[in-house]
Amino acid sequence: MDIARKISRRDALVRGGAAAAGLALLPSDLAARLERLAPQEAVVPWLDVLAGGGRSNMLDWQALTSWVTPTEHLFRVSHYNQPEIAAQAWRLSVGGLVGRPLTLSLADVRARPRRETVCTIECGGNRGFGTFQGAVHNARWAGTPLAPLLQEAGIVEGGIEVVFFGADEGEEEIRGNTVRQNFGRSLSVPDAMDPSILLAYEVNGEPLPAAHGFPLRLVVPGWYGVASVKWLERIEVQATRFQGRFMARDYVTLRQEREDGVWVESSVGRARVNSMPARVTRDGSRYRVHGAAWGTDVARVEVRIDDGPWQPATLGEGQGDRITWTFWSLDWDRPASGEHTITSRAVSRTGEIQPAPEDPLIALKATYWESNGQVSRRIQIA
Ligand SMILES: Nc1nc2c(c(=O)[nH]1)N[C@H]1C(S)=C(S)[C@@H](COP(=O)(O)O)O[C@H]1N2
Ligand SMILES: [Mo]
Repeated sequence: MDIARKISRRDALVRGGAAAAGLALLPSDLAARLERLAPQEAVVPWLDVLAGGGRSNMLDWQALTSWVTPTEHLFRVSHYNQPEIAAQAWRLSVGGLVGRPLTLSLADVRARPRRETVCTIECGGNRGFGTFQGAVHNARWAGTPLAPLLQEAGIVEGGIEVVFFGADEGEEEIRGNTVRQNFGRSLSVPDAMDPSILLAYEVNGEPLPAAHGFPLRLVVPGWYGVASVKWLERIEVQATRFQGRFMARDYVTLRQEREDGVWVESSVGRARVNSMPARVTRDGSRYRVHGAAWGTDVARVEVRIDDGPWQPATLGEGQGDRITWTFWSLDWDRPASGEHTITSRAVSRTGEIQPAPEDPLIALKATYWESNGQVSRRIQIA
């Protein structure tokens, strides 16, 4: 990945020089590569318009060029209010079934070992309904790992669940009782000890914006976004499974395994394998399909044009990184003029294939969460 970045930087430098020297002087393979990056390369618009595309706080697939999502294009999901927190007054408490309860200021958190992580986070509701189509981002987070903090607090015998509460709160109606609750999500103790989980105070090199959880949020790579609790204030270790709204009543997938089968309910948790054809570019008669794949450790991506065979895409930036998206592309030489359909599917390293829309995983799903079915997009070739 770093190598790829270095090469593209070098290409950019060479390109600057090449413009002055004249492209004809370059070796042919390099010239061909530069041609692909040339300014005459144009985006061919999709025929089907994705609702929500182009909204400032959603990913606009057709404009996707940056592997790290710029902060202004990070989607936002908040179920309650957006708390405005004064950094000085804010504290994080770690309590419940721990030997040494802790209270940390923001300065205390920042004084702990710093780590940066680029990871892809997708809302579990992404693509679940019409206007909600770009709820995925790949940002660079900075913070301190969660696991050592839990180790310092010392989870005691009987503690099985780590619950993370945000400062935002709402009214919930539970069996005739109206109660005020903070946003809460939990992880089992083994899941919470995953060394990749961060308590993040920065995104893309800046302090967290208020909408994204200032001053501190959880970042749980490899899980749907709902696990990454914003405006984090309280971590509580408890002896029972946490059954709050966003764990057990909402963000619950309801589906059947087969027609007339039993109904299965499961909490939205680990991310599922996913991909998306983002855009098609054209350079003369040469077309290229570009996209992204994410959700699991992506081993390969295949693309199907119309009813043709699945063709292997070339993996690019992010390839081999378990927690980030992988950019991919497919050369599409001299397509026939007329309308075409482009479908992509990602395959995980463990062999999990992104399901087709008619796969029972998608077709027999009653709720809109975890809509990771293959996407087909339509395009007109002149
Ligand atoms: N405290 C709190 N944390 C939260 C939420 C929330 O409503 N309150 N929404 C969750 C959901 S459903 C998602 S998809 C992600 C979105 O993170 P973002 O808004 O920074 O993109 O935050 C999660 N963390
Ligand atoms: Mo979400």
